[in-house]
Amino acid sequence: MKEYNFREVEEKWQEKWNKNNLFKTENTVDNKENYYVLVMLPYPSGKLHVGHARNYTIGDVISRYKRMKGYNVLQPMGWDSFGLPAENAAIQNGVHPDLWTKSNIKNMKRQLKLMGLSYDWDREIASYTPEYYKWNQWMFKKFYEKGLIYKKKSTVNWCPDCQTVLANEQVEDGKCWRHSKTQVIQKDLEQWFFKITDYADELLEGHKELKGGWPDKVLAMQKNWIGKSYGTEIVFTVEETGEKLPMFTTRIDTIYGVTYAVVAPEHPIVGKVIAENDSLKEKIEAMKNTDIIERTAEGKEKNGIDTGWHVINPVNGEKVPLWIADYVLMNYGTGAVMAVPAHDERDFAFAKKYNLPMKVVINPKGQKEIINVNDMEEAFTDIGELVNSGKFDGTNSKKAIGLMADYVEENNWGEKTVKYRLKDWGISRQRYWGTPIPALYCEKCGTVMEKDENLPVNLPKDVKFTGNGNPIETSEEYKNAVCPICGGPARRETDTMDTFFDSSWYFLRYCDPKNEKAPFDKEIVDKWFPVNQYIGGVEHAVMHLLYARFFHKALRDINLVSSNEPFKRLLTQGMVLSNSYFSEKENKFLFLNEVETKGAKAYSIKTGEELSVKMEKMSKSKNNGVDPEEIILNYGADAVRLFIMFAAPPERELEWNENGLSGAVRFLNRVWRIVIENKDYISEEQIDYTKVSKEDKSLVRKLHQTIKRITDSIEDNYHFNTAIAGTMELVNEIYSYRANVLGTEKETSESKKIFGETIRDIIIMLSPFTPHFAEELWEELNKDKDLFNVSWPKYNEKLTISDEVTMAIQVNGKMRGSITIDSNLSKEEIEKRAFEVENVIKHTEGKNIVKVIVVPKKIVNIVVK
Ligand code: ANZ
Ligand code: ZN
Ligand code: ZN
Repeated sequence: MKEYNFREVEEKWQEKWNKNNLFKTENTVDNKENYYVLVMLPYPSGKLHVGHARNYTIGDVISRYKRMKGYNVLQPMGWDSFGLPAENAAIQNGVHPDLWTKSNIKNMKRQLKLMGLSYDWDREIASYTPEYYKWNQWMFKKFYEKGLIYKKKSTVNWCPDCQTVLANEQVEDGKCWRHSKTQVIQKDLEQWFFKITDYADELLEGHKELKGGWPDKVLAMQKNWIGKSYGTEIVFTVEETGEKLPMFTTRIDTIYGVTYAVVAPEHPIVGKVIAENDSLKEKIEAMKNTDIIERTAEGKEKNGIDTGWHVINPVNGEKVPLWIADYVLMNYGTGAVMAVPAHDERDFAFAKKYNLPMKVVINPKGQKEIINVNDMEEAFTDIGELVNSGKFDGTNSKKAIGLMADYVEENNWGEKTVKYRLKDWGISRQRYWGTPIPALYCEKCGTVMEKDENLPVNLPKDVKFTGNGNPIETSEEYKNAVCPICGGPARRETDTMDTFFDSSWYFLRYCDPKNEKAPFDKEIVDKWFPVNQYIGGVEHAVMHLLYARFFHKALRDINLVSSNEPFKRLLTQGMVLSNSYFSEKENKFLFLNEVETKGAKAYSIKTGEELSVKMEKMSKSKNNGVDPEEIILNYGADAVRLFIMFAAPPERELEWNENGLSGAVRFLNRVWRIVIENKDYISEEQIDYTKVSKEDKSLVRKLHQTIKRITDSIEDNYHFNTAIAGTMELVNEIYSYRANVLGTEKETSESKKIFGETIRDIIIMLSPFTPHFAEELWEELNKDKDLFNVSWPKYNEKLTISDEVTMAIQVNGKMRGSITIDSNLSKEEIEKRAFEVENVIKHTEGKNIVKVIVVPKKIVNIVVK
């Protein structure tokens, strides 16, 4: 028998696919609906990791399945190839980022091909190429002309390790997203910004369109990130100067409880305070210089400075002290807060520290006595009934928010407003390896954009990578340019774009990747958009996925696309976990090849020490990562793909284990054997269902049930694990059919046909998961049509239904037993079978049968005397 040699099989088919350019996709195909499957494009770090392998297998299985379902499927691949690691490699090893990136792409592309992924490589793109980034610059100009991109001086997040600015989305707990130990600091810089805040409402509104197609948790994260809050801006008056001081509050119901007010140290009024009282200057400066992130960290002690001034509450005319405090941020609301210590945690802590008064204005519902402020250990933040609040006493505090906001507006004390947590997207980076921003500064003309015909503005080659500052600054030729307007000397912008700019539209370029006149053709893009299924990691929930949605809407508004949303459905794949092995003796994590496992226990091969075992996320620091290429060499790409898809549903965590991989190999061998060994038993002819036996019928039923189950599990959020489990059961079934029916007296004229059809469908249904394996077996069966073009099997609902029924048997109204029979039996046959039941025999023996009533599929009623 021909053995299953996965290496030969995989090489053979990959070569064939390559040669025939099998996965090339046309933008339209007659009578086929388009279906766009998109996976998040990788950063070319040099090697694929298991997370990639999982992501891309999911995408490939979906693509192959949809093709068999008759769609014209687009599945492209590309490289998110600008960014810091390339530049750091240049600093460390002296290789130019360009070379480093090229060779990494080459290696990773080779690895992707080893996995048998069905990409249309003709559409490959890479963001570091001038052909691509030219369009970044072109769009940048368009957005600038529209006023969506602008420059301003602002306090920015700065990572001392990256030596560049970070967007808010790239700061996690005060640390850099790439340097988990590096504290991000604040710096004042001139920066380019993208007005994502203009679209805040539409980004929220769009959730309606995405609901059901996107995971709820991702929508919730975006909603939270956008942070829309309704409130009131109420204007207090500074007693000492008569100046108006608007304050943003979401809790206007607490207006009668204001006992002091606070402004941020950056607030414009602070300058006037200092002018009046110079002794405060030093303290205020010190406060400004503490880190914003640290300043606002939860649980952090709050610091304040008394200005000596007062403000007047417009609602009740009360005069309260004005403070400066570090917990108030200048870039939120108005930078001034009405403080209500009895009902707000931060204000409470602050008032306690500085001995400021408190006033209760909300009391627990139904409680007669008003809370005594001296008894309070924390702020009362629940909903309750208003007290000490004039005509609003007794009102439910939640209801009072609306009523009192109206009251404030009626009296012209302020107005209702909406605030967002979302800030404009800072896109300037002071690094080399990114898209040059096409701006210039001319002494005569000011800030101007490079002419379209001069795009792309190429990255300069004559730069030095020293590790200090922005390498582009070292190119004099680049910096000293010509003004596109007046022809005089101009300084070229040396900032490059955040790489999230590149990844905000790459999926559009795939539709029309070679276009030299435009980033893409609108008509072509409209054929493919919105993307039917996007697949990637949940870590991109508020960065890439929010930017891309915004970018798409902005492109729509300059008439480059027609759709509102780029991605109709999103699948966020779960993490891949594996066992980490820690040695107490050596005080380190051992590598997998230094470990011997016995059941659930693990030992160091070197010392025999029992190790502590923990299932956790694969990571370098835990030495528990596996290299996909190595695994593919040992087990084959098909087995790896099968294991990844079988071990967990795509959105859940996947626990890596070698036993599971061996299991996948064993299963494939099992399928291989039954096909190869029984080739002669396979017939292609049409089955005549009137000529089948009980055993034939049972296999046919199992086949149709399995097709239904697999199709349903795939359609229902891609539950591939259940689909594979279904195939495994069917394989068991066909083994017993082979043993019990074929070649025995039970074999009918139809048996070979039924066996053949089942095998054929098993191969087809395995093919999205294990494409090389399936192709090889398909060829063994001498099928004339390419497996790639075969349709997904259809099930016949009628054939899935078991036609056996269970009928109860009564004798003189008493239940005496039951029979399970073929529902098509005649009444006479049913009667005959009923009288074969032992208990029925017992109760009818020797008696006179008066009558037998047969209610088909339900009951046999026997009356005796
Ligand atoms: C009075 C009040 C009473 C408040 C109360 C809260 C509770 P969200 O919901 O996140 O939008 N605030 C306003 N501007 C601020 C700033 N620049 N820096 C720090 N805090 C600021 O938060 C709005 C609330 O945060 C506002 O409502 C204000 O405090 C505070 F029982 O006003 B509140
Ligand atoms: Zn960093
Ligand atoms: Zn000029």
